[in-house]
Formats: sequence, structure tokens, C-alpha cells
Amino acid sequence: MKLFYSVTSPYVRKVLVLAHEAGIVDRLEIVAATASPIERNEAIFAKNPLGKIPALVLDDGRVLFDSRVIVAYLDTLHDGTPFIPADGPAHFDALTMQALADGILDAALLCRYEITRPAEKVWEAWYDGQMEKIVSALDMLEASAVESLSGAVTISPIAVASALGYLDLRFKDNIAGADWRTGRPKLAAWYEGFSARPSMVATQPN
Ligand code: 99T
Repeated sequence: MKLFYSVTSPYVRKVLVLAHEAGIVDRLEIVAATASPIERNEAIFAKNPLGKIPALVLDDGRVLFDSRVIVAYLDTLHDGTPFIPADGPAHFDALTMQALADGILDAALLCRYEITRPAEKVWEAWYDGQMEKIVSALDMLEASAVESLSGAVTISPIAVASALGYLDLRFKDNIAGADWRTGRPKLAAWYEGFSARPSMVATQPN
């Protein structure tokens, strides 16, 4: 299988962390690819008409995207406990937690694209609105989710840790003007522990 990859993509990181945790990372052949909303990369578009990474090319030529589909597929390739619980409330809770983490990333990526625009095209209210979503999501994690991240390793902690790692990479000390850890001691302590896992260390972007 070929994984279209960039070291700075948190969506790719989520996929890779799960692959490490599942013991199947060696089955992925990494294809380095730079994706941009304004510079068309034909190699990526040939596989994913949305021009985004990650995209996973299977051995039979089929292509899977986006990251949520890829992690669900990889979860079928190992014999251990599923990273996405199979059914019941745990299934939907895990998918919702992944959606929350990916939503932090979606907002962060919009902010990132916003600040890399030519200065006269930057829309501050847009940036602030996206940042507020990130703050609200982080506050929710701090208030009510840290316990649920601390149990078995599922897609929930993997997705949240990938998102927090991206905030460190691109928004160091700049989530509403501060480190995202400020005022969120439980989330910070959880992340410090989870970041020490070999899967996280092996996929660190910096
Ligand atoms: O938006 C584009 O055209 C190109 N952007 C991407 O491909 C980003 C790379 S992260 N990936 C996505 O937006 C994927 C989102 C999708 N819902 C998924 O796979 O879950 C690059 C971040 C960085 O380098 O700062």
C-alpha cells in the first residue's frame, strides 16, 4: 500500500500513529507529497480529485481517502483489539471524538492558510472565528474528556494527540495568544504522557 504523505500533515500523522500502534506500519510505502490548496500537485490529484493528503493507494489500485476512511481500513488489517470500537455507544463516542479532533485540525488549517495569504487578503474576523472553535474544543476536552482519553488506546487519543501536536507545530504559544496548555492542566498532562509513546515519537514532525 502506498500512503501519500507529508511529515507536517496531522491527518497523515493520525494514520501513521494508528499504523504503528497496530503493528502494520511496515506495510505502508511512504510517498512524499506536498499538498496545497493553491498549487496543484498532479501526483496527488491523479489519486485524489480533492488534491488532499493522506490518500492510500491499495495494492489492487483502489484509492482510499480521507484520513477517517484510511484509519477505518487499517483497523481491519490487524488481529488486535479494534482501534475503532466495533459497535454500541463506544463506537459512536470514538467517531465523535475523532470528529472533534479533526475539527480542531480543520479550523487550525484554515487559520494556517489564512495567515499565509498576501497581507491585503487576510480576513482577521475569519481567523478569529476559527480560533474560537479551537479554544472551545480544547476547553471541552479539558472539562470532560481527559478521563476517556486515558484508557485503552483507541482512535480517540490518537486523533486528539495528533491535533495537539499540530497546534505545537504551527501555533506554538499562539492559541488565542497563549500555549494551548495554559489553563488546561489535565489535557497537558495527558498529552505529555501520550506523546512519549513510540508511535508518537516515531511520527514527530519537528
Ligand atoms: O487543502 C488542500 O488542498 C491541501 N491540504 C491538504 O491536503 C491537507 C494537508 S495537512 N490535508 C487535508 O486537508 C486532509 C483533510 C481530510 N479531511 C482528512 O484527510 O482527514 C497540511 C498541514 C501543514 O503542513 O501545515
